[in-house]
Amino acid sequence: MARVVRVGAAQVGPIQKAEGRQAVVARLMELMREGKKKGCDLLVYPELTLTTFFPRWYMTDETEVDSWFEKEMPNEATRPLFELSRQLGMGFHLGYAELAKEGGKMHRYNTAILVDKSGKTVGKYRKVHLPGHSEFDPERTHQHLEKRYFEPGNLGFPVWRTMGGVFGMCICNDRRWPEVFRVMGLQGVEMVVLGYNTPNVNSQKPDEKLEQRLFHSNLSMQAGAYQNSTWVVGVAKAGVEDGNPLIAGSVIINPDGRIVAEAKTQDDELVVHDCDLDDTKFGKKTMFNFANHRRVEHYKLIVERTGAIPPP
Ligand code: CDT
Repeated sequence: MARVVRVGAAQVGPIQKAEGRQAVVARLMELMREGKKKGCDLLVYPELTLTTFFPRWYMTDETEVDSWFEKEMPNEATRPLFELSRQLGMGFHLGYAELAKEGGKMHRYNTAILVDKSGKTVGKYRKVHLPGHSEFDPERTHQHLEKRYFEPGNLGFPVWRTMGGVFGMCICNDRRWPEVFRVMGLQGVEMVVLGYNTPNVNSQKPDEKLEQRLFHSNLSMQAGAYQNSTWVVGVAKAGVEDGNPLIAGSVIINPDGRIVAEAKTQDDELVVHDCDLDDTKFGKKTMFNFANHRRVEHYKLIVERTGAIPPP
């Protein structure tokens, strides 16, 4: 019998710096209501959904930095979204900046959560691969200061058995690293959900075209899907935020690595697809049957002979 999860990739259009969380949450709730009309089981929102992509701004005032972070989740601004999820019986994935107290100290993470159909948070992931730099870089056309504002995530790449399947999460730049998908693939993941804020412009290669940026983004996710026989739902923040354009083109990718649904606008847009989790079985039993075909001992041999890290 098929195990269909009707997924809504809830692309979010531009959020300007001055836009408050309440206005954003109202947009997210509108997408959720549309998802309900279309029969969705699960909505996937992008990375750092609640605000503009603030790591493009260089800040030195710690209080100002903290103002972009959530101290708890849900909180006053986001509670209505959790409430609506419960009322409508729809799960969701949401990215946000997390301020967490651990070991008596405050830590900042780029975080995403998975909420089930009862509005309960069942999973949390903290972004591991933080791109960009930590100090203002006059050489770049655009700043990308994730290394300044976040610590690498400390929760690994777990999967969660919920909503009838095996779900995993990663965030934006993580999608470009094959080992991220593989670690989840080794745990039998059937659907990876992820959000991204990817600028249209490569600040270190200004002549790189948008088409190439989209190609690399999709190439990474399609390979992750195919090589681990999993669904991948990649959801973009889109449009122009205070003059800074972001790639759109949110995608739903099947376990064969094919894009089966894609966003067409630069704005809030819901892309819906019926994802049969049983479609992951064939690849997991055949080409990517890890127990049968993976040769870990041989990888170790090569690493021992050559050293794990190539010389610069
Ligand atoms: N948000 C995020 O991780 N964006 C990166 C682009 C960084 S460019 C310095 C990405 O991999 O899409």
